[in-house]
Amino acid sequence: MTAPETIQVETRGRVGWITLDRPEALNALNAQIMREVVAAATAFDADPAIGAIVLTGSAKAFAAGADIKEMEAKTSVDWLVDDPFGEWPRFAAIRTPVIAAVSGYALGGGCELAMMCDLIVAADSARFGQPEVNLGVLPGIGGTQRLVRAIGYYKAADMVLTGRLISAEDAERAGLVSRVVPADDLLDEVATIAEGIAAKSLPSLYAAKAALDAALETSLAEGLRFERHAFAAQFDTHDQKEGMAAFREKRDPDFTHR
Ligand code: CO8
Repeated sequence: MTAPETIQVETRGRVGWITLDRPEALNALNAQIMREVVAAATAFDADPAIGAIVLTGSAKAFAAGADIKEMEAKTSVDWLVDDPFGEWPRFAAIRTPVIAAVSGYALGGGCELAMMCDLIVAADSARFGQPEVNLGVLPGIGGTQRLVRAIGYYKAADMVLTGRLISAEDAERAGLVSRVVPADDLLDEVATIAEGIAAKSLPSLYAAKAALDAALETSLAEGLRFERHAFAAQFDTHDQKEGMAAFREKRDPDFTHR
């Protein structure tokens, strides 16, 4: 595999870090960055030595949207036949918990990419928006769907139909952001959260993420059935026996991730 050119990839302990790195375009999401992010995330997801993934950008921009210059000349047939952003659903489908560490702009596809992650931790400087209507288009990789589920119809419609940007604080109040932290502390705070998640038992993390996903995809009855089966399945893992023994023996668990 050739080395990525638009992202930086690093492993720190059990955490895989992916840093968007197109500073000249405020990390605008072109086809290459999509391929490289999806390849890096998929490789981390296939590695049981990784228990959490962090996706981040720069201080100025998580990502300022899909790459407008790359999109401008496309026709509807190009979108339908070539499906140039067709790999993003693979990123949303990975099993490992993903934390978006957002500083600066998370706009359009950047906001949509953050919403494909499980936690969104924002610097107090972050700005979120779906400004596609300013360009004569609309969100195309989940902005009308995940945003409604995240913050409800009326808040989502306010962002999607006006194109206005909202602050990290407003995004947290609306339920789009998990936590807001001082900008200077963002990466340290996210590292601490990611290390904490990655130290848990991997089978329980995979199952918990799948059950959370089911809450967005299915009816309550279906989701509850899924959760009950997923819960029962954990009782065949070493880590369930170890976790409960450790509680009883008043010590830290020694998870094997099996
Ligand atoms: N695409 C391409 N280049 C970009 C983008 C972008 N989204 N955003 C910024 N850039 C470039 C600028 O063109 C500029 O390059 P240059 O110096 O060569 O002119 C450089 O990054 C720096 O940007 P600015 O000079 O504009 O920086 P400012 O600090 O003045 O402004 C803003 C920052 C407010 C973020 C401004 O850059 C901006 O408004 N950017 C566009 C935001 C936007 O509209 N995003 C939505 C894009 S559409 C989208 O995401 C649709 C996704 C769905 C795809 C569906 C597929 C199926």
